[in-house]
Amino acid sequence: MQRQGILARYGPYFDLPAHTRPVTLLEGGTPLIPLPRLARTLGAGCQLYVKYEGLNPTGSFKDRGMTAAVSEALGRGAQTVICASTGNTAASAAAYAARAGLRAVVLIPQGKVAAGKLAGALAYGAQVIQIEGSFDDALQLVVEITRTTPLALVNSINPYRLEGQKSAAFEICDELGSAPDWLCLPVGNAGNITAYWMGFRQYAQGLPRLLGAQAAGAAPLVHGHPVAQPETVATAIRIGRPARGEQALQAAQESQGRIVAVSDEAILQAQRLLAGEGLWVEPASAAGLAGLLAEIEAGRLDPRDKRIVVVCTGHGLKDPDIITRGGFAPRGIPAELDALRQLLGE
Ligand code: AN7
Repeated sequence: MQRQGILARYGPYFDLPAHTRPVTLLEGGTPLIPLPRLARTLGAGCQLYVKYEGLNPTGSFKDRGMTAAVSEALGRGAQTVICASTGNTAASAAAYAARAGLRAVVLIPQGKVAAGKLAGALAYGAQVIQIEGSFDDALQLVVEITRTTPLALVNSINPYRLEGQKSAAFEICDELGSAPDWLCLPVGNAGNITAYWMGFRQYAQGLPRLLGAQAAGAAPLVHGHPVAQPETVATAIRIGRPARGEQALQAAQESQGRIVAVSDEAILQAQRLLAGEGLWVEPASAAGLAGLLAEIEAGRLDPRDKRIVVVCTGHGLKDPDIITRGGFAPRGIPAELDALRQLLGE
């Protein structure tokens, strides 16, 4: 099949200004992978799928929104795009800016961005600035500087980001023939859950119930108030004041779903479970599955005869350190057959 970017594939569904000039890396069209073995352990008749967003051009779902936001910024005559980021937005903004011939400036929380994301942003040639503070501090700076300068803000406060991110909902409906019963996904700055809900409503192929998952140490939407010092192993969603928080809560409520908190341990366990199915995702990406398993375990979600889609938002390669630090170090032996035989017990 010919690859198409999301703007070409779903153009009429996006509310983008006429001046938009498409900038694409042929994002979207990611696989919806069935997990029959895991589904059987959840309940009779359960169909479980992963929407594997790590297969986008820069390794995360952010590319869907970035193609739209950078296309609009380019058409408007912007010369520089700027964002705050826990990492994936930074890499995506950097790549699409490079593609468009624009300058990218990205602000990241110092020491809290996974290696693959930081390296990505640098590789694509962005100006990377580390803030002595959190993502929330960085976003505030970006909002303030874009009030008085022509820098184009490409965080999900930018409505065109959400337009592009709706495309994942369209793809799921196209592939399944209708919306699933449940959609489970991580929630950080809350743009993605908001965009999915907009997308499902617009596409009118049925509505899923939304299960959003925040990390327990960064769960402002579960606690009902901002978290001053968010902390979690899932650095992508280490966010204490989500920009789209109100909309996310409304989306969850309208869908008859909810937003829950999951522990770091549960996130890492879900990451291992997915890897056991051949899908290596970054920790934040496993939060949706962690939330699903916890809700089933607590008897609050009945998976029987349900179609459930878990959105895995970013590739495992983004955060290799979490694996090697987690005690998965390889064993060393001399380069001798006997030593190998002994180790393998063969
Ligand atoms: C892998 O890159 O906020 O709730 O600055 O990288 O739409 O914020 C990343 C967020 C989930 C949460 N999974 O999505 C950023 C950033 C991964 C992510 C989220 C992020 P939103």
